Order: sequence, then structure tokens, then C-alpha cells
Amino acid sequence: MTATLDPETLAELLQTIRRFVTERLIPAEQQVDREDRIPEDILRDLQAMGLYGITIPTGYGGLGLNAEESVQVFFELCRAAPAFRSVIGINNGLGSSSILSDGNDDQRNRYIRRLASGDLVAAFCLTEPDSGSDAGALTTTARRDGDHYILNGTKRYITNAPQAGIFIVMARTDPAQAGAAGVSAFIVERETPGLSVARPDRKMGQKGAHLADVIFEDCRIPASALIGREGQGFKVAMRALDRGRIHIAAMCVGISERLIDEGLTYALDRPQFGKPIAEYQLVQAMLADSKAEAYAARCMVLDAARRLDRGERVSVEASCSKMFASEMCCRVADRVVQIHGGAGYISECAAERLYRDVRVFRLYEGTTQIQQLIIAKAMITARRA
Ligand code: COS
Repeated sequence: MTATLDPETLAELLQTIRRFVTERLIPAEQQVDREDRIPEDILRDLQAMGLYGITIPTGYGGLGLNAEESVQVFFELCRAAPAFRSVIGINNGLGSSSILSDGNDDQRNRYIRRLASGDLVAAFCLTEPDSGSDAGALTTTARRDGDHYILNGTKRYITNAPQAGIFIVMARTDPAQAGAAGVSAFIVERETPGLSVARPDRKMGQKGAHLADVIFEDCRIPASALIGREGQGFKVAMRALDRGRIHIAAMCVGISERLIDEGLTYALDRPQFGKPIAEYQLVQAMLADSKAEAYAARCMVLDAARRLDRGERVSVEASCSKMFASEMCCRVADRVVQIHGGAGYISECAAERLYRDVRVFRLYEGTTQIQQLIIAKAMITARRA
């Protein structure tokens, strides 16, 4: 996809988001962390600014940004606590992209406009209690019954499940086919009898963004809820994850840049042994390493996004970006806590909160080890071809 905004309009949009982040989101972070809830007025602002539909085409009411433009929006937006991005994340990524790229016109017309406006929230259901990294081993079933499928199974750690109005669900339609081949993807509406959402899990960070189990018990959905063809669901999920991993990497860049700012501000303000700690070379080394690594991640993410816009398959670049950026972000968070010393361990400190928030980046949408596996497998396959 070519650029959709002229450079001045994009610069203006990025500036508007930076102002919103500085004036509205960052000041609310502590309250969100304490209360585990994002205030309604902020959710309304996210909607009013069109941020549920950053990546969704304008024809469906979205901002229609291509991947390169979208990641720049995420760089800015994700200077604030990642929970704010989490609530809009599935609408912009795994949820909408699987319908846009693999769904049909009826499905797009039924859901995408409402996902873009934020009137409808999507959740993406791949993980199960016994199937995490080995996504192809999922056991949720979708049994064909006339014009319907009947779903049974449990999905775990489903982001936005408590708020979601639709669930993109990967389920096994062919029990005879082990692994990825027997999996299909469906859109399940929340009100469907047999679908229930468990109590949200309590977690380490990203307070205000919620996840929970989603349970299907003889949940009967129309056959028209199938995305694409039977047996293609694993690929639908993997294609969505290619895009989603670039978004996670972009989020890591934004939050790393924020953390570096926090570290620099503290280092300049905090005197020890008669001068600001920023003047000590060991502190400078932590700042400089963080700056260089965040810059490297920024370049990787932009390159992966440009390739996506050119229509290339980006599995390797998405995994490289997600792996490098998430590991980098956790190193940066650790260094910034270190720069703060004891103050970095106290709950009022942004570094303490963000340190907890970023830990999940190395886990979700594929652990670092899964990214390594994807990258190495592609290298070996290409050499042997
Ligand atoms: N795009 C398109 N197709 C893809 C793909 C991608 N990114 N990745 C895999 N596929 C296809 C393969 O080409 C293969 O197709 P064929 O059978 O036609 O050749 C099929 O999907 C199966 O792929 P593969 O054999 O690589 O599957 P594996 O079971 O070995 O698993 C990994 C692959 C590990 C990559 C996958 O299970 C994975 O990503 N796990 C992590 C899951 C995850 O991120 N969970 C987070 C949940 S969302 S928060």
C-alpha cells in the first residue's frame, strides 16, 4: 500500500498524538495502574481521535494509514503506558486484519466500520490452556451441523475479552487432521448462547487492559461466520500475527523512547557526590546504549512496515523486529530503573510501572524463543531450497 497521507498531514497527526499523550494519557497513568481501569473519558477520546481505526481503510471509516504510517503513530502513542494501546490494539491489528485480508464482503460490511469507530471491540482467540507456543496443537473444536458450526473449548489470556463484542476464534474443524491443517477461523458474536467470558486474570502490569478466558460450550454459530475456507484458519492467524508483531515492536520503540526520557530527566535532576548523575560515565553508558538500541529497533520496525506496504511476506522481518524490540525494551526498562536507584523501585515512579508493563512484550504474540525458531527455520529452509 502506498503512503496515504502527505508528509505535512502525517507530521500534524503525529504532533496531535504527542500532545494527547503528554497532556491526557501520561498524567492518567498512575490512576489507571492503581485502579486497573481506564477512565471512560479517555476511552471516548481514543474513539473521537479515530485511534481504533488507525490501520482500517477510510472506506470503512478508519484513518486508512498504511503500515509505515501506522507504526509512526504507534511510536508516538506508545510513549504512554502500553495499556492505552492495548484497548485499541486488536481493532487495529489481529482482529480487523484477519477479516480485512481473509474475510468476505459481508463480514467486512458487518464489522469493520464498527471496529474502526471503536463502537465494537474485537478479541483474538488463539491461545488455549494446553496450546500456547504450539498454536497448531489447539483443541477447541468447531463441528459442522447443517448450516451451523458448534464450538466447544476454552481460549486463554484473551486480551480485551471482557469488553469484546466479537471474537476471532481459531478452532479445529477436522479432528482427523493433527496440527495446523485442520484449523479454521471464525467470527463469533458475544451474545451467542454458549459463549461465556471468565473473570479477568490478575496480572503483573498493563493495569487497565484486561484479559480473560473465553469458554465455548455447544456454542452454535452460522456457517457464514467462517473466515476464508475450512482448514485455512492457522494461516489466517499467522498472517495476522505477522502484522501484529510489527505493531508490538513499534510499541516497544515508543515505550523505550519514553523510558529513556524518564532516565535522562532523572539523571540530570539527581545530584550525587556534588554533581548530577548524568555527568558520570557509567550512567551515560546506560543512556547511550539505550538510545542506540531504541534507534536500531525503530529502523527495523520502519523497514518491516515498508516491506509490508510493498506486499512482501514479512514473517522473518516481523519476528526479527518483535524479538529485538521486545528484548531491547526490557533491557532499557531495567537500565532506567537502575538509573533511578531506590526511587525506581517505588510505585509512584513511572520507571517502576513501565518496568512491569513491558515484561509481557517478550511473551505475547509469540515468545522470544518462538521468534528465534521462526527466523532460523526460514533461514534453513531458504538455504536448502
Ligand atoms: N503466513 C502464512 N502462512 C504461514 C505463516 C505465516 N506467517 N506461518 C506459517 N504458515 C503456514 C506454513 O507455510 C504452513 O503451511 P503449509 O502446511 O501449507 O506448508 C502452515 O502454516 C503451518 O506452518 P508451520 O509448519 O510452520 O507450523 P508449526 O506448527 O510448526 O508452528 C509457529 C509454527 C511456531 C510459528 C506457530 O505455532 C507460532 O507462531 N506459535 C506462536 C503462537 C503465538 O504467537 N501465540 C500468541 C497468541 S496471540 S497473543
